[in-house]
Amino acid sequence: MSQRCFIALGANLGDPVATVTAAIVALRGLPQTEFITASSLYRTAPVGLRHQPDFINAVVELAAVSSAPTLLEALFDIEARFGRQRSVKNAPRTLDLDLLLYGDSVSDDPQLTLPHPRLHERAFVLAPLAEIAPQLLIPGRGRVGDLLQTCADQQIEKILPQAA
Ligand code: PH2
Ligand code: MG
Ligand code: MG
Repeated sequence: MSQRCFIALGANLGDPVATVTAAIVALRGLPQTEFITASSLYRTAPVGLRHQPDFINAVVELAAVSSAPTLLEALFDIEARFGRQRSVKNAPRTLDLDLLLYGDSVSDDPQLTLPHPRLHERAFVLAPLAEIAPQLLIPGRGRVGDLLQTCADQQIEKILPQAA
């Protein structure tokens, strides 16, 4: 049986539009997964560390047969291929791929917390997620559209229509 999974993409170094677009292509090719859809691309103000370039963000939906840890490893591999270097938390990055949801799994494992622990408070995740799955229920948090309304103060702008 496959699990409905959502992956957040974010980039703010190099050519982030090109990177996020290419990363969506890479996600299409992941083994043991079926690509379902991708959101539009959004330009978003940085959350957390403020003095860094704006981000390009998007969300992709997959149906995954692979386990959550296997899927996470595959996401780390794609990040590395795009030149991701890990420094301080929330630092600028060429590509960040976060597993937001793996079916309705709930886990407090620090290596893989599900749902993603900050997804419910980030417009840069909730807006693209609401675009492709408006009725989605985030376990323990509520409906994606309702959550988005609680972060109306965060700056986001849709810049490109659906890439896939
Ligand atoms: N990612 C972060 C921290 N802050 N801000 C925006 N706008 N977009 C991101 O993808 C992002 C962020 C940590 O992963
Ligand atoms: Mg992240
Ligand atoms: Mg990450």
